[in-house]
Amino acid sequence: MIKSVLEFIQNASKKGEKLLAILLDPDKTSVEEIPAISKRIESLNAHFIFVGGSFVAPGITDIFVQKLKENTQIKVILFPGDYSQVTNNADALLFLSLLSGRNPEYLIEQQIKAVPFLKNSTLEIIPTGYILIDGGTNSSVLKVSKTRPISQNNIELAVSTAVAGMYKGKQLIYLEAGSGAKTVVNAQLISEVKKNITIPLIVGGGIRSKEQLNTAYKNGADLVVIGTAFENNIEI
Ligand code: 1GP
Repeated sequence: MIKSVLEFIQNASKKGEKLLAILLDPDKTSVEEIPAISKRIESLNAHFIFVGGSFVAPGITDIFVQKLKENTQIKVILFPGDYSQVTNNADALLFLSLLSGRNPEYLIEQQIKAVPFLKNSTLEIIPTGYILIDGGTNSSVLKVSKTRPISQNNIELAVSTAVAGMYKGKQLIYLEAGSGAKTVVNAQLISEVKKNITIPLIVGGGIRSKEQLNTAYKNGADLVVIGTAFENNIEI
C-alpha cells in the first residue's frame, strides 16, 4: 500500500506514469469558488492540488485548505511562498530550498522560521530543490526572492544545481519558469536534468497547452504543475 505522497510520486516516476497538479493561489481564488473548482479538478483527473502563492496573507491558507479538504479527496500539497502559509490541514508540504538563488532567506531562513509550525504537525514534509529557470517575465517568485533565474541556455548550470540538490538529500527537483511565464522550461533542459538525477522531477511555469504539457512529460517531467491556465479558464 502506498503510504505517502512522496512514495506515490516515486512509484509513478519508476513506472513512467505521468502526474498532474493544479496550483491554486489563495490570493487569486476565493473560498466560495472552491466547491466548483474542486469538482472541475476532479474531472481533469489531476493527482494533486498544490496550494501556495507569493503574496498570501497569514491565516488565509489555513481556511482555504480546510475548505478544499471538505470538498475533495484529492491530496492537497502546500507549495508555500512564505513560512506563514504552513497549515496542518494539508496532506504534505514541499519543503522548498531555492537552490538557483543566493539569498539566504530562501535557502535556510524561511525553513528555520517554519519549524515551530511543523514540530507537532502531521504534515508529510518533502525536501524539494526549487530551481528557477528564466521564463521571460519578472515573475512574483523572482521579485519576492530577489534572486536571478538560471538562463534557459545554461543547461550545465541547471543540471549541476539539480544534481547538487539531489546530493544534498532533496527528494524532488522542481524546475520552475515562474507563474505566468512567457517561456516554459525548454525540452532540452528538462531532458538533461532528468538524465542526471534519480529522483522525480516536477516542471511548472507558463504551461498553457496540451502540446506544452506533453513536451514536458516526453522529456522527463514526472509531475507537471498548471496554475495560471486553469485560473484563467477552469474549463481548459
Ligand atoms: C508556478 O509552476 C507553477 O509556481 C505554475 O505556473 O501559473 O504559469 O501555470 P503557471
